[in-house]
Amino acid sequence: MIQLNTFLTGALVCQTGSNMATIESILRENRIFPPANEFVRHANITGMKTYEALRQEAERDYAGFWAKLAKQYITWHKPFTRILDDTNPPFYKWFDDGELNISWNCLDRHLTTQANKTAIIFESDEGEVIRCSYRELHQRVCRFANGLKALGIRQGDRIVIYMPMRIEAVVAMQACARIGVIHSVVFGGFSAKSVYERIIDAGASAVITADEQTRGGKRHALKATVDEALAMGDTTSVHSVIVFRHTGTDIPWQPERDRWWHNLTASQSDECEPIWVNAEHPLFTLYTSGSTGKPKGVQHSSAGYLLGAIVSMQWVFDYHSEDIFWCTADVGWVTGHSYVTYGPLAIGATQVIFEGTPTYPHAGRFWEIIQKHRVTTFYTAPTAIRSLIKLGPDLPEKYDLSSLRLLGSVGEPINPEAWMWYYTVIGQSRCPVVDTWWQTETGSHMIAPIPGAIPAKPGSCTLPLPGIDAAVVDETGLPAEQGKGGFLVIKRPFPSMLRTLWNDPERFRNTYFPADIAGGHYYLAGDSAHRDQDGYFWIMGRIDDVLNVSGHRLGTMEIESALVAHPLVAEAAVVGKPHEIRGEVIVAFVVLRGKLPDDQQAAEIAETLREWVSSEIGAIARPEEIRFGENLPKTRSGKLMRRLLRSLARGETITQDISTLENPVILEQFSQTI
Ligand code: 6R9
Repeated sequence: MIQLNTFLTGALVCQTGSNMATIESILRENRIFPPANEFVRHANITGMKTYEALRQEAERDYAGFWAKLAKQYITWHKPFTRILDDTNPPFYKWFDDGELNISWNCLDRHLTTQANKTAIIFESDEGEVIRCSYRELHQRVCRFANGLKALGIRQGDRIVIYMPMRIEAVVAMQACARIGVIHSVVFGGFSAKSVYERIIDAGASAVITADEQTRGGKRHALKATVDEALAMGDTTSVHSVIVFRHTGTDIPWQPERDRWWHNLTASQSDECEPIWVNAEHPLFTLYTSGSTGKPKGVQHSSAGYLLGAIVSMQWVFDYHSEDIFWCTADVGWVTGHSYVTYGPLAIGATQVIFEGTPTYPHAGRFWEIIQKHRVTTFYTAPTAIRSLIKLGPDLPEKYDLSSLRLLGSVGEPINPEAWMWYYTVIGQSRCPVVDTWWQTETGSHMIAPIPGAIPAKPGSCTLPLPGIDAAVVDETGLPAEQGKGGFLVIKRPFPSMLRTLWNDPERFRNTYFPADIAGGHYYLAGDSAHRDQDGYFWIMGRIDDVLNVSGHRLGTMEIESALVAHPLVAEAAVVGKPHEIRGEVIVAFVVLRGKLPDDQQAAEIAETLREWVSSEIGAIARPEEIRFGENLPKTRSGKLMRRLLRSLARGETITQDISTLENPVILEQFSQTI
């Protein structure tokens, strides 16, 4: 196991390294933005006193607090009598004698009250708009779920979903939930190899995909990638591939295995009796990067996960029935699970789903969508905000953004400057900005302002939600001093937390509940943070070898494994380098087999390796820079000197002790950017 000391050193490096610009400006950051009166007047939760009262209620009777919310927000088929089972830590269970169905909670329960309400306003890449009511969505989910059953798919089976960002992706996920099938969505930008690895790890019995996806005017193959993935090894567990016809392009077809979505659903009934599952029944697994080469299959429960999604819709997004909610995340990420597929539907909201990119066919696309659909609540990532800032304030000014009442940010720290732009230019100083800290593993928001109650500070995700016992601690688990960096932990189990890692309970325990910290009782988030004099949390960055490129998590080890799998490469190390728009970009240090290449060869090989990494993992993992040297900098004991590589990547003066370097000339070699 990685020593916690190493973790902390990593955190400090972050503080003085990758996040330096952010941290410095954060330290100077003392602006406070209390919620505007107009917002508070209509907010679900108003004032710090109410927030404090909720926190104290959770403090007094922790289990009772969550049980009350679970009864209030979830419709149970069989009510639970047990709340938290903590007899086998860290394998916690919540509400575990209750029964429910997630799809029933997201769809059927709205049919008596608001069947004709629009559930989804879909806008395609090319601008076509499709509206789908709760009744229609229910019918589509039922028909598709019946289709899955007709293929022999049963409760507990796993299905990989590799779909474009369209209504069908939501239908596929909801249909799985309806019949107790565990879905595992793979982001459409991931490679065949990633699809293959997830199919194998999950032991999937089917894959749901489309012929192609369209984004930013470009088409990308999906079905062909699935075919490639299925040919990579023993994938005999997969008996069916269901294909949604999207662009209509010609695709290869294996008649005994492949099924058209439209044929499968054509003669199915509009009704499908949900399978009532136990509260702890796995709803989905979602693979995310960690500090080793193998992505982790984060496994979520049904009831606890749903509760987190609903409660945060209510508290953090201050949900009102007339809202038009728009979360720009793809369903391939956890944000798209909790704030596209599950949260908004469970609470009965109308939401926008957008297939395309922020700047196609023109740079005002996001603002145009907000204007066109009268979006009230807009949730996106800092990387998107930063790229839109670059285009200037006159662009959003051309659109009518007066429908907006709340703005959200997720995925990475938002630098105060970007926060201010979002607040003043997009929110016109009227809309609170909720900077939401959470993770694939936590399922829903953990630290985020309740917008009618908590004054915001640009760059801080503010305070934990009631019932979330977050803290910053040192290596022993004791609270870190105010202003001092430490490990971000959550001290008590909470309903929406991951239950385990698929097929790997030991890795679950070791990664998230390391014995060194408080005897293994705290959930270790993998981020460093500090708290200010008001108790506000400031996230400083990852403490493990996880990079955050455009708000997406990527493990350095994953990229390194991909690089060394190329026949030209002997050894590789990857670090992050700060980037104005994307947060971080990837710099790879590569030792080739054979001689050091000359400049022209180097440029060609670098391009080959970039393509290789794209095809091994996906385009988001493509290294920005590749540098070549005769060997990697290591300590005497053979440990890679990552800090040194980080300094080299940033072009900083080297202050580290390099006396142990056998071959100092590599510093010169690795300083050259290709
Ligand atoms: C939801 C999501 C999780 C990691 C997390 C942290 C970073 C997410 C953040 C943030 C600062 C925020 N992160 N939200 N850092 N402020 N508001 O992004 O999940 O893809 O699992 O990433 O992202 O480092 O540990 P996931």
